[in-house]
Amino acid sequence: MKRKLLSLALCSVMAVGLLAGCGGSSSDGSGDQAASADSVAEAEEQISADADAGSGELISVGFAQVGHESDWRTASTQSCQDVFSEANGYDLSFVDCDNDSAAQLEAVRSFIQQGVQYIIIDPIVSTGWDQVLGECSDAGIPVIVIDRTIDDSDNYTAWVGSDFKTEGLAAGEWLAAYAEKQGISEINALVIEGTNGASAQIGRTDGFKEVADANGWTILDSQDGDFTEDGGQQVMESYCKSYEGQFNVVVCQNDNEAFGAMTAMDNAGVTYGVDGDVILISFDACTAGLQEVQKGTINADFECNPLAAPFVEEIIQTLQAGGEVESNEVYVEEHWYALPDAIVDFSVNGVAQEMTEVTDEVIEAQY
Ligand code: GZL
Repeated sequence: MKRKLLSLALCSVMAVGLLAGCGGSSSDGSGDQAASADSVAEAEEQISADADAGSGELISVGFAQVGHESDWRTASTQSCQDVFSEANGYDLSFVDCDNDSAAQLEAVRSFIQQGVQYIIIDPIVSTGWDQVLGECSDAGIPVIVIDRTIDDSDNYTAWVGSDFKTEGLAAGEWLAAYAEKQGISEINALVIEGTNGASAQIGRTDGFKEVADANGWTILDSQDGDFTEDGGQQVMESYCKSYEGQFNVVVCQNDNEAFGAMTAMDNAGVTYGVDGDVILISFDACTAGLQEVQKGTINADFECNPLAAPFVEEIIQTLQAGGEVESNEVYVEEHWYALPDAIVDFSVNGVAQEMTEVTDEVIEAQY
């Protein structure tokens, strides 16, 4: 926006200068050309001063979003569009990268070309970022990463998101406590992972596996369901054929995969949930996921909070005011949800965990 304004102003000043030059007084017109050059410089200074002084100019923000694969993603996108609205003083350029990493890098480069003032990235996968973050840095554009992490560069201003490994550990430690309460001594689990290479997939997988290994559980299989309902259903259909009668736990790395897995288990005659043969664990705790917990089909849901935008806005406002960003890592608050019978005591890394009972009010307030 700033660059657009500047070029518009410069064009108009140049046009005026040229017109004056045509009918000007001096013989060689140098006076007018000098005048227009001065006017251009003045315009440049004025526009720049106005924009920097926040004279009501919109702050331009480019947001390269993962895609539209899940309820969680929809909430994340909505949060950003609500916060970075024109009414709030922002000019948001939003690109849905449709789970395509190449398209996401292209989107970031297009923001650089546009000359936006800030770039927000939710990285589809955690690697392949060093080069383009260097280009953002060379262009003097602060980058704020949200949700998933970038693991091959720290060349950005800040990150706002969740601790995915803690989410995985929490699911595992909850299962250990719940299985003990239920008198279940043997765990044979099937895992439906999120998009391969996403830090959410990596963290949740590692965290749950760490607890499984510590408890001597068997993870029969762990395949990529791409964080989608179709993906969850396809993987679960395959599991129901390959592992018929062998499993008593299914871990889905987001609610949409769990919805698909439920369809597949229904079709295969496998019972799940609080009254079923299979314990079903999910992540995200979106509204629809909590409704399934309330129905007793999902035994426990481990939240991943999608509402990062307000924290990002705080960072942008700090930078706009010439301030320093206090912390380059901001963790959003998250809760672990279940019905009363599945609320058990457990700890993660020695820290006692609190669980939240799913009620109508909790569901009403969810994202
Ligand atoms: C996790 C986020 C994941 C969600 C999925 O922070 O990146 O991506 O768990 C979403 O629902 O697709």
